[in-house]
Amino acid sequence: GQPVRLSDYRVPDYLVDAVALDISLDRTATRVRSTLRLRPNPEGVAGAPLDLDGDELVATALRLDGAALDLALATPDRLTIAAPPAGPFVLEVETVIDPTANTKLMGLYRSGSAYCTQCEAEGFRRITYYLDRPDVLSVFTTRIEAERDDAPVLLGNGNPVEAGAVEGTGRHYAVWHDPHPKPSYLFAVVSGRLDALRGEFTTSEGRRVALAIWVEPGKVGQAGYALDALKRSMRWDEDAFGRAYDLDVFNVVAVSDFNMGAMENKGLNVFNDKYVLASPELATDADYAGIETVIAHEYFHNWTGNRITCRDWFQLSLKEGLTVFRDQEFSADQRSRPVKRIADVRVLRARQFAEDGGPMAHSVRPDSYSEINNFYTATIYEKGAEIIRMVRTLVGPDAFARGLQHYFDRFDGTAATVEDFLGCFAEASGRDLAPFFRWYVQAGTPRVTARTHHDAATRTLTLDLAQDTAPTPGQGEKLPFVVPLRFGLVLPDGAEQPVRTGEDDGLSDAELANDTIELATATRRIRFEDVEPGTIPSLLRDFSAPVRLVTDATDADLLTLMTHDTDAFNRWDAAQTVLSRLIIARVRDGGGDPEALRTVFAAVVRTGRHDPAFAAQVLALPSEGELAREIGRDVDPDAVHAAREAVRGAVGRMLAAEFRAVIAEGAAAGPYAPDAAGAGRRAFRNAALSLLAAGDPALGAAQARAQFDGADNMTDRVAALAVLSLIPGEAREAAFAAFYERHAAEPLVIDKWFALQASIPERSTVDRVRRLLGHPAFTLGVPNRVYALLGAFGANPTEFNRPDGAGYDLVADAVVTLDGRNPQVAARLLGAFRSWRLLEPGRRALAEAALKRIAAGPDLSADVREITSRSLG
Ligand code: B3K
Ligand code: ZN
Repeated sequence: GQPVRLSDYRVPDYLVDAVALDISLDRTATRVRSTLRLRPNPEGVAGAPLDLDGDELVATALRLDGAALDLALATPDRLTIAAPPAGPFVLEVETVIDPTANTKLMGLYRSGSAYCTQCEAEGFRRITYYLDRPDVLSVFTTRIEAERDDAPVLLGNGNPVEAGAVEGTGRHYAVWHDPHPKPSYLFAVVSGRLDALRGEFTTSEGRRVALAIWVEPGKVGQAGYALDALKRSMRWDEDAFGRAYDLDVFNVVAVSDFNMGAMENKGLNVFNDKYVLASPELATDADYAGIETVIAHEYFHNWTGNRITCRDWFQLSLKEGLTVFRDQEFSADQRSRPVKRIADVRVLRARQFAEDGGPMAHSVRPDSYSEINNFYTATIYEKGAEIIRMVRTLVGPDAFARGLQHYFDRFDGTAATVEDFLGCFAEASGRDLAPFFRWYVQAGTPRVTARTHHDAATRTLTLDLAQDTAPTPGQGEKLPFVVPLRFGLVLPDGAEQPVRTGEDDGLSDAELANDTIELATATRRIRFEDVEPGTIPSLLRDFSAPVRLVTDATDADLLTLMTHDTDAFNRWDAAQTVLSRLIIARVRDGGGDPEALRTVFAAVVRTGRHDPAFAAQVLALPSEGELAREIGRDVDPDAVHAAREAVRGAVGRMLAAEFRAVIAEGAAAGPYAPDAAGAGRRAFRNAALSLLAAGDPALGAAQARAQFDGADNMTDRVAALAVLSLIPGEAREAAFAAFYERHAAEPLVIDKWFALQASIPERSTVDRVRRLLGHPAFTLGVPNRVYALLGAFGANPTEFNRPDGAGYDLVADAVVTLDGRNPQVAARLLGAFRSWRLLEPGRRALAEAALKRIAAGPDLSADVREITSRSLG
């Protein structure tokens, strides 16, 4: 349809004081009776028509203040009442919907043996006609009725108030009341045959909350970690942010058919089961970490999203950026803070920088969209979180805490904007944040360049900083951003050089106190005084701003930082930069010899003994995607892959003895526990195994097979399989077959099996994937399965980008087929094309042709149409 624009925002003309829903569940004909208490909004247009949203709805009864209305007022996507009463009135609407036929997984649908709902962003209108926009808040009471045998469990939002049998039938009902006014996107019901793992939590305010994690029958044994993560999240939100839970129950439901990760419905979070179910035999350390993060994220939404929601969908980052920031802080507190930061920045660079550098670039607060579901992006989420982290850096932790408290006090119970949010920090800090606001409205990743000049005679170090941001679609000119650069000066022996600047070109007292340079103009010169010769600036510590930093640091400088910097993030980043330079040199002219890194890498392996998680992050080389972006144009993914593998192989041979020792020691580690320390040890050992195998495939295969056979946990087993998957031959196929046989009954594990095969960097992979599309375990109906096979293939740098275009065609065919069934999933697969303009001309032409072929198809969904047209635009 037509794009929606922020500048067109108007307050609603009607308000809903209360909603009473009566939902009578049936697999193909669910009847929904909705009673809305409406009144004109005094701030809206008097006498305006009442326009309720619908989507594929069929109305079977309509009444206004008790009098029947003509059903012709309702079309599938709209219910219009031209001249409603001037005062409060009651509208009753009955619709009949078919949850079994709902393949879009928006609105009410079936998953496994359950009924469930997904309403964000615009799914409620697929259940009943409504003012389906986030700034219409109402109090919901929901009666759910179902066949007792079919659906013994009946869950709704809020607190349970009543339940019982429907006399003379096999049906029963439950009534739920949610006292907290909420927008319709937070509505949910779940019913079916489900088992619960129960727990309890007493809030700091003394409220006893009944907790339950609902799973398919037989899976309660896999819900323990999620329940534990939930309790830790509830406690942490009280300790860190003073936020206590506000209902008597908190339910989490795991379903196996879900478009995204999870959903924060009030008091009734619905999850993709991938973010709930775990046991050591079935889930990896990364899966456990993902569960902890997503459980926390959805729980934290109770305050940032639910109690305070968004005025309109342009403000999506108000809840998502802030909630990501909160879940990142939580995980940092639960695990290693520096390692968490490194992992988060890896994700940001891989996904958000790619988005910002491609055709889908958009600002954190976009000003228009066609399909809002396309805007649940790394930019809204991860860059949004970085903006909040920068606010904290700029105003300092105390003003940040006051500003946030202010936000909770002032906007509780309302639908707010990004301006409302930032205003709280301006007030708390006394700082003008207007220039900073550009981070919300300008898209693109700023590039910050730093040039240094030492003057031995005057013992000064001059630092010349400059920033520029390339144009993005629809935004040709960029104004300078306010870039907080945390920094320090590192002496050649690793000691920290005290910072002194003079009158001219100096730093402000606040900057000095915060160890932060605020770069707010296109260029800035800073002169440091009393500087020892050879001092190296360590800039952007802890990745204090989402920018691409280009420095004139030599490899020797970087190796010094890598060894000595007090900032762990920059120690890691220095290593990444050295490695990236080395690999790119190889891509360009076959040069780049890792021998120069022998000493420092041997040292990294030694530090792995006491900080294995950090060492593992260093040993994971920059990804092929990152290298491609660094190269910037005319990229040949085969050349990037070959160069990266050559460097991995050289590192593997150079440190073979060290890696073998690491592997041997790790084998003696005790029983599996999914904690950060154990995860770090496994990550280190598996990084060593991967590099060893890159250097000596025969030895690597033998070691990997031994680990594959002997592992007592999924982390080590799947890591071994990943190593084997890179070594062509019978051993690999045998391992895949054994893995399938062992785990055929566990869908989440079979997803790993599909994904690993789709990731093999060999020309035969396209055929393998086409074959797997016909595998009995494959279905286009389950999003996780689609993401496992086709999503992983789309992320396979060499095979998706095959020089003959067969990879593009495979994904394009899948997008076209899926679009008719589930447009959100189809649109997400299209993300594979996000960096097509970086490619060399041959591949670029083929990718463009594939996109055009999709775009030319009949009956495209709004989701896919928007992405193809932006990608081609
Ligand atoms: N708010 C949901 C995402 C809904 C996506 C709708 N297409 C999950 C989350 O961010 O917590
Ligand atoms: Zn969220």
